[in-house]
Amino acid sequence: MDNERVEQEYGAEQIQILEGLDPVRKRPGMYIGTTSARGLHHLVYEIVDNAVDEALAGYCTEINVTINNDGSITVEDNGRGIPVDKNKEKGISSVEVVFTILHAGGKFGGGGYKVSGGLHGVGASVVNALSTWLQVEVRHDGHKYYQKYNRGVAEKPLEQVGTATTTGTTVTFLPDPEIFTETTVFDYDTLKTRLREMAFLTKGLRICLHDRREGQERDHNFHYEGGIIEYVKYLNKANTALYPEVFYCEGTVGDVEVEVALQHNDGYSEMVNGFVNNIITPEGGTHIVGFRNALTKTFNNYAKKNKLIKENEENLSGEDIREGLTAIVRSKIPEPQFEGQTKQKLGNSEARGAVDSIVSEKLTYFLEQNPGIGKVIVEKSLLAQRAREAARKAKELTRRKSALEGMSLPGKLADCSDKDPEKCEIFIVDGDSAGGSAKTARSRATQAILPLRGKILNVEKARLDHALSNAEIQAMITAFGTGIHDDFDISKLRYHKIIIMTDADVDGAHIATLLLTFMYRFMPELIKQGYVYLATPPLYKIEKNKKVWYAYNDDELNKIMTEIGRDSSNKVQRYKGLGEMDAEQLWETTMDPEKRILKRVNMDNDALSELDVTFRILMGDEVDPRREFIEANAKYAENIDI
Ligand code: 1YM
Repeated sequence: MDNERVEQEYGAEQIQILEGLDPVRKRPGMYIGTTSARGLHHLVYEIVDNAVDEALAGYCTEINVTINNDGSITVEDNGRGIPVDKNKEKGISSVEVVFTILHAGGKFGGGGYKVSGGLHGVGASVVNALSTWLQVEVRHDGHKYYQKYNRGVAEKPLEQVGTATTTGTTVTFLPDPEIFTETTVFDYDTLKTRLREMAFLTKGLRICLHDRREGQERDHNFHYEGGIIEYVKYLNKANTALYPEVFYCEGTVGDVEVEVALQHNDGYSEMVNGFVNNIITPEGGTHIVGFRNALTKTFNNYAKKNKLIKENEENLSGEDIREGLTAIVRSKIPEPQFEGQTKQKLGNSEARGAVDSIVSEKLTYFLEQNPGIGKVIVEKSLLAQRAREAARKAKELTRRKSALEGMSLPGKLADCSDKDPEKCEIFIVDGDSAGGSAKTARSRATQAILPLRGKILNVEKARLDHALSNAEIQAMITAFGTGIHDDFDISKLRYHKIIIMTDADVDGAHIATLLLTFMYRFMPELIKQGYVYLATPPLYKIEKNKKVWYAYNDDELNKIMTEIGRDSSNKVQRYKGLGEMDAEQLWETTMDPEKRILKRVNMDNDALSELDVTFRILMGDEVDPRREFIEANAKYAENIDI
């Protein structure tokens, strides 16, 4: 059970006092990483984290997060309420210390440690410093207390404003547009994904999200008694599970707590999500290394012992065993060290041994108890091993062929003449006829065209060797130049913009999704580093008195029609596909860098698993989740970030 009661009591004295808020407004990036949309959403997580800590301490059961109509955010919990007593050293209330002094909070001293902690774990004072205004209400001991701050400065001391029959804390804040210059608009789906994740990671806690912006009203409720077991089931929902149970184990070695849940599905991709103190670690780290070691060792031992592979036969590789695996690996560590470029990789070596020993022991026992499950997993791994061998041969063949033929580019690629990747872009175009117009329309120096024929292979449902022998996939791999998987090398990328150009209809969207699935599974860095774009062809052409307008959606069409007046001299043409446009129109509306609209495909690192789930839903076996997804998102389709 997560909600252990933490025994220490914090009063004002335990709070360590560090420094004022000026540095936060001067260098916000130092405290929240970035002032982009990502940083904006981190403000919410910082406040929610404090409420989650209160739940982990055993005092809070429900958290409500509301996007208000004025764009502000309210976070409310039913915990004890932030302490209101006076801090002796500072002469102000503990509430004011929490909100106005950097690094304040009992969690930073000795004793209990901050388990939830956002990426930077810097807390409420940072949120306050970066908000135009922030209000806090505390309900405690029958009283209601209130304080308001402007850009981090208290208007007046904390005051009693009435009585209260419940306990808890409510914080409302409006992010400061002077700081968040890119956007101050909260994205519902981004918050939804992270809050769902928080609920999975804190079993028993109910987290509710509400959107109260006009015309966008909606609500979601997250509450999971099963914790990460339910999380694994959720992640696997679009696929067929290989066995009904989810393997689960937990344990503690020294001061490292470990909790693991896993289940295989009949697909081919691996989704192992690591968390440290509730923070996702997209780049893995020691806990994941320990998990993989344990898995490889345990399954090979099991397979040998049960004569599923012979003593003299090759061991199963980790990759083989992890084909189709969905897992959550979480560890709790008093002082996590983050490494790597984005500080999202766990560095503590003690986590490796802890996860390894706990998983090895419990999984060995589980397999002995469930020989049927052990056998299915080993059999699937053996198939994966054979496919990997076939893929290796296919790759080797391609390598030898290209060595003989001198790295020939695909025949149907109309390459650009400039060789500087930064200036170059490649359009992946569906169909030969659209490809023809695109070839005529393009700017030869910097724009390359790769026409694809028909539907491309769904890599979500194909083994590697099969995918690699597909002509369209081969063409893209050679055209991009980077190689795939472990051979991937971003410095070899031949175009810094990869633009998917498909019809503006359901089939077009499907093809775009297939292409993105391929890129996501084979060369995810292309998406992560922002090299992939979607072109936006117009839906309508409007003509009047020899003048031409293009509309990219129905709203725009209406606007234009209202502007030019609705009468019989208007000619409105609805484009059914790119093929209906001549080269000039295609250039003007969709390809000309001066005029076109390109959508960059985003991959929010804070919500990695959500992207994975989306692809699985869109491309996987189960029809129901796909229908649900499309229905649920139809209304907001414009906003879907892939
Ligand atoms: C909507 C945000 O911040 N809830 C919250 C925060 C605290 C407590 C309870 C709390 C903690 C402790 C004792 C303790 C915090 N208190 C502090 C500090 N919700 C939200 N709910 N009593 C109440 O940690 O021992 C920091 S956060 F430092 F003042 F104790």
